[in-house]
Amino acid sequence: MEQPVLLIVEGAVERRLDLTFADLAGLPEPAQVRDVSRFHATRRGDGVTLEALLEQARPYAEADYVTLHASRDDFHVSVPLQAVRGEGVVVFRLDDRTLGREHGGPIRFLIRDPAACHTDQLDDCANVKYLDRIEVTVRRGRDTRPADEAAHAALHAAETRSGP
Ligand SMILES: Nc1nc2c(c(=O)[nH]1)N[C@H]1C(S)=C(S)[C@@H](COP(=O)(O)O)O[C@H]1N2
Ligand SMILES: [Mo]
Repeated sequence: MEQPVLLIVEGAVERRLDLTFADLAGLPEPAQVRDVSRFHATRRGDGVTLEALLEQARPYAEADYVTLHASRDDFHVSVPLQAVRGEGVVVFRLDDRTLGREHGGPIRFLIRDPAACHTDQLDDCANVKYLDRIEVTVRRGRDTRPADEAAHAALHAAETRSGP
């Protein structure tokens, strides 16, 4: 049976990518990031670098933002391309299986060294769960991260209620 497409990379790129589990697992070794708990104690799984995906997709010269979309809960984050390209990891596997929903799967975005929530563009809130589309953009795209502490607390309360 054909594997489902888990992640699309599109927008201001030369080549759109439609990625299955096998595509991600098959990327050459320098792209593979094993065991993200090495740099995020509470998070699990194996991933590939955002850089490796961008190398394949080839952003246009004028592209300057990467917008991360989770359609499952309508959550979106837009961060500067140059800042995120060396920091982003796309987590897709845990124990040789697709990353589970309880870990933000099937695909979860992680920044290697995020700032605390709301202190920087590359903050913990940008670690998008249920990532299904990476859109390369010219200028900043959609961003629904909570803007202040009250909105942040409300979002986490809603997440806890709906569960994984
Ligand atoms: N799809 C999605 N991703 C999300 C969120 C969300 O509500 N939906 N919350 C963000 C916020 S505000 C934070 S602080 C982190 C929390 O990640 P954790 O649950 O692994 O601690 O996930 C981020 N990723
Ligand atoms: Mo957050």
